Amino acid sequence: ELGGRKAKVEKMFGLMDEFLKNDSISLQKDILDHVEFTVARSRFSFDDFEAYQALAHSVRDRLIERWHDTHQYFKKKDPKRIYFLSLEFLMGRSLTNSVTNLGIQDQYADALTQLGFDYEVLAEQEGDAALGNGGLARFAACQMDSLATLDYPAWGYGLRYQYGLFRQIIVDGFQHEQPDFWLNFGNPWEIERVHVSYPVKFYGTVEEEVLNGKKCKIWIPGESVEAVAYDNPIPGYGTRNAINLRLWAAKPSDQYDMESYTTGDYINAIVNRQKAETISNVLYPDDRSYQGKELRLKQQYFFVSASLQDIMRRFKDLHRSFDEFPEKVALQINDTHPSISIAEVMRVLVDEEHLDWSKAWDIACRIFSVTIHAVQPEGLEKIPVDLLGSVLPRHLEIIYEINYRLMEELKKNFGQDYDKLSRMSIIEEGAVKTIRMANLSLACCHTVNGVSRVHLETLKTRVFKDFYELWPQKFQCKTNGVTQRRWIVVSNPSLCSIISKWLGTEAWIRNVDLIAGLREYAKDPDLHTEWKNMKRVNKMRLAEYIETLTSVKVSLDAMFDVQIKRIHEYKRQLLNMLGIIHRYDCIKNMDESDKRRVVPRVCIIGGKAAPGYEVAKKIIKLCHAVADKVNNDPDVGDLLKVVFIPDYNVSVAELVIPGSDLSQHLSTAGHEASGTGCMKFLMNGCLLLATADGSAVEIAEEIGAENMFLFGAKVDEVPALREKGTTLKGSLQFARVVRMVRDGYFGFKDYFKSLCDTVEDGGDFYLLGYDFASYLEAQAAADRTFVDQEKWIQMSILSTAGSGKFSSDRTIEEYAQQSWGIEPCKCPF
Ligand code: GLS
Repeated sequence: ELGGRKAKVEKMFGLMDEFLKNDSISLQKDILDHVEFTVARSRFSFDDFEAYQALAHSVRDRLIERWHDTHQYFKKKDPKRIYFLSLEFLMGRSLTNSVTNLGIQDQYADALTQLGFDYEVLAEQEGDAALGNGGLARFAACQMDSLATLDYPAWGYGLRYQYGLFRQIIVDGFQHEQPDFWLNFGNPWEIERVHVSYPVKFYGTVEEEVLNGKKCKIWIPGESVEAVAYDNPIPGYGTRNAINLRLWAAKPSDQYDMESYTTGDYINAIVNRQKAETISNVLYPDDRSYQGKELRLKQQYFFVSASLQDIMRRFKDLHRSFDEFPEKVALQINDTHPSISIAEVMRVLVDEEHLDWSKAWDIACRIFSVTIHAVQPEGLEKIPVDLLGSVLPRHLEIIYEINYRLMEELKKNFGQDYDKLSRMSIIEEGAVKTIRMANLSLACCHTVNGVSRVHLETLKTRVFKDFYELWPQKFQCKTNGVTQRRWIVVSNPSLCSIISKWLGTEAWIRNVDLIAGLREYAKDPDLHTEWKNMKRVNKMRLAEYIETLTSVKVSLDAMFDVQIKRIHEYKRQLLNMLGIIHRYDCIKNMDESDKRRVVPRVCIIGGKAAPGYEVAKKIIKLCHAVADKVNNDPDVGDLLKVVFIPDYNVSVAELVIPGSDLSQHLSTAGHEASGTGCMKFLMNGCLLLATADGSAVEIAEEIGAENMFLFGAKVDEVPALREKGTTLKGSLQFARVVRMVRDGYFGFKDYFKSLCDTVEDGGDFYLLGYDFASYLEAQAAADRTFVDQEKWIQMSILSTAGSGKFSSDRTIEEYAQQSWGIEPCKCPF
């Protein structure tokens, strides 16, 4: 038997080429085959989109090949694996990133030219995979790239939403949201695994049972939904490793339906089937506050339960006892969203695997680590007890038990300090009793990570002060990073060539510390010339994009000044707008000779407001109202242009960032946990105008504060400034620009009134008035420096040269060593 099988396998291998070939002719043939057999178009007639689809499929074949080999190898070596649980992944486009990481871009470009197509034009056909809101989700995507590149045995787990983050369209300057049905034309980057599916249960009751003379709890669920796996291969750069991002989609469960059919109500049975699919339908578009919605809880549990079943199945394939679980499994909880996984692990170990509570708890405490991405309490999820009790009754009991034991332990440490106990409790007593998911994570996880040094300090001294006093060793700083593969190599190829040329190696693409070698040439006139040309070409591309989108013509000699990120009061796009109004006002009051000294600016703003966030939506409208006035004012001409880029997303960022001169990061100090946009700008040599908040503080340390434009109140000054409250007045200049808005200078007087109120009349929680003068000074310093182009370019080179620390490769190494205890497992070539 065995011999026969071996012969069969050998024959099959003989029939296959060893690896897919990557020469231009083979690639052309593959693309044409996919045109004909996958896309089902004639190879004599297909358009750009069909060519993109065929191209994507031929890349996908190569990804799958590596991905199979990697998993085979992981299986053989059985290393400890990291499982990264995240409710959001903002992957953006896959084509150019995959081709770059596979190292076959030139071959593909050549193959397409031979076929009469342009690689770059085809790349533009791809839509973004926007399964996340902002920084947190894009950071998860960067981490996947680094995990693959650094050969770590990692899996990502998340949800395959049918509707990603909404599309923003602008009508008369107002934001409207449209659904992003991103799967409309299929998704060549995923592999549907119909045979990898697990039932996920909800509702029902908990009953007691006696098993081997011991009382046990069993959950009798009331509903079951099937989770089906969609695998997304993530290739590393300069390695054969390709890891897996497994996203779950909800499908109706047959098991559940059988009962409905027997009642004879056929139509309702079908309708109920469809309801199951709604679980993975839509991404929640608010990145900060969650209002205890049932669907959101179901989404969280759905992906957590399926992922854990998958992880345990893989573990059990090779191991008998859960004693070994912590040696083989590390689970990373990305923000509080997947925290229910702690209760789920306890349920499986205690109820299904029949481990003692204390043994199960010991295992849970050794496998879980969490990263908190929020600063504000509203970013930490709370789930009403009633809701949890109805959707997941057994989990509620488990959380109560965890809390009971936590309270017993706390009493040993803090005696009868009930204030402290109630602050640390997982259960929050109040008008609505809730479960504090963050406290559940803190009670269990061996490591609690902050995403910048300033952020960790805030967690230690404010948000989780009590926990820090009890368990200081749990708290660690893992400053965020971004991947230089996407943010330089893919999005700024000219910069990539310059860096490689001057360093004399491409090794920095895997070992970004080498980029510091550019410092040596920061004053070299030849490098300056190349740098300037690179920037000009990127600005040209951006200018064309702006004109196509907004019909605004911009001058390439102007400073391109950019703020792109989610719209939030704390991110202070309003401060930027008031600064622009001030600039406009000054220009209007200048005579011609003064005007000649003005540094021309193109102020670019982009970002989405959560659909229910009124203030943020008013800020977007203000951008448009100001742009209308300024851009059409003949007194101003090219001295100032204001542009709002609609529907900001990852691929827009890839175009905008390389073409920017200056970027703005204006959060009120203490409010931005880290910020990762600033790191992308830094890598691309854009100068930063920023408050001393989040990762900007560490950036200043790396490149020198003199190479950026810092301003505003410091983190430790903010609370005292707020205390002063109503007596805190902004400058006269501030009062003047706010008055212009109030008086209807830009129209929409009534509409903007409440926006103005947020920064005046004793309000101004985010200290715009207080920071305004120092903001204008920083802007003036940026203008002065821009006039001295040599200085500017030198600072720009030093920014790129100092960006090494902000690679997600560094972040991942820290996680691997300090939190997860995993080793690389490199698949041999
Ligand atoms: C965020 C923070 O607001 C950002 O400061 C941070 O850079 C990011 C990644 O850690 O996480 N938290 C969040 O909910 N959305 C974010 O972008």
